Amino acid sequence: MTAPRTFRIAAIPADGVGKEVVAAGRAVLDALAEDSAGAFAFEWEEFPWGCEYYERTGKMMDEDGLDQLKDFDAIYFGAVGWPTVPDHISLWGLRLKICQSFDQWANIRPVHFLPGVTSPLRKADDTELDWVVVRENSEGEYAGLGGRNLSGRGQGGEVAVQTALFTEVGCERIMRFAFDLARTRTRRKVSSVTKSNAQQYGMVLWDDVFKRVSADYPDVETESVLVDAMSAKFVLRPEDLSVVVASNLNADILSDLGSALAGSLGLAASANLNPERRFPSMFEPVHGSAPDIAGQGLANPIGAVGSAALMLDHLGLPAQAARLHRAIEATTAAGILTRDLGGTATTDDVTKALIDGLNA
Ligand code: GGG
Repeated sequence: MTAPRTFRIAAIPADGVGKEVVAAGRAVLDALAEDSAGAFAFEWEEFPWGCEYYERTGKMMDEDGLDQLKDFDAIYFGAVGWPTVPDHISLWGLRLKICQSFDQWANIRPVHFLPGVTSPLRKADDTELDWVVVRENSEGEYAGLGGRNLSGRGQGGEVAVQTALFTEVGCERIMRFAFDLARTRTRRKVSSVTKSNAQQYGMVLWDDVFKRVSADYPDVETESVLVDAMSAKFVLRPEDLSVVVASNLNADILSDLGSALAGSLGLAASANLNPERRFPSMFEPVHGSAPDIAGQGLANPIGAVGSAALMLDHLGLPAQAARLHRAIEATTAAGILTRDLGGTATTDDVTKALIDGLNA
């Protein structure tokens, strides 16, 4: 018998419902490991970072936090943000700090339609809709370049600049990632999204690189679509989508639209990948900390559990990832739905149903 593999996972629940959905995801993963007849196990270490930590210490994470994280097999993240801390401080102090420092340049956000979930898009319950947003996660509009008070005129006359950075290397690697992903899917198609008619430098570079890279993938269909037209396409012709690759900001907006169309932001999973595996990758639901429902047991844990499935794939456990997907489908098909999906189930009810569904 081969020795069991123990995966060391850093859990960072952070803020609001992040705490509830990470606890749910951990319970499901632990149940999966318990059921593996000793084939694999998870060793968790939980980090108390986030907005409460900031209020106590003036920092969103420890000064040497990246050093503490760097040798884990993966990071399992909840959500960042709380009304008492400005959003740009909490986001840059934790989530973006980890993504950018660990060069997690590919953010994968599947848009997955589930049985038993009412969607404004689905024409009949059996309509197959399924696409993936690939978000450039290291530069673009999130390069952090710019400044405030450039005019020196103070309040009323202030001038601020926010610069988007596009590099040929950054564009090329995310596009190759998208094309390679498209080759694993039934529909081999990549849709590239920009606003290159109005943003004539960085996004025209993006278009040029897309044309050059696509020549290496003659077996993959391509299209270049402006972000406004792509938003309409998400609603009107979603069956025409397979892999959608876009810059940091555009992909963030489109993936929220996609998950809302699939029924709820609470369903959306994501992986922030360092494909070279020099640093740990990070897995988190797309949703934020939802202060309005935090601490009430109402949060939908499916986005977090879907993110755990992406983590299992990354850890080399695809059959276990498939079990999680089946458990999610069995749970929604049975009508065990949280409030965001029109149901009355609590976070705990859904978590229990997911655990029961592991052998579905
Ligand atoms: N779990 C995702 C999360 O916490 N998101 C918070 C947020 O505001 N993100 C903005 C962004 O990543 O662009």
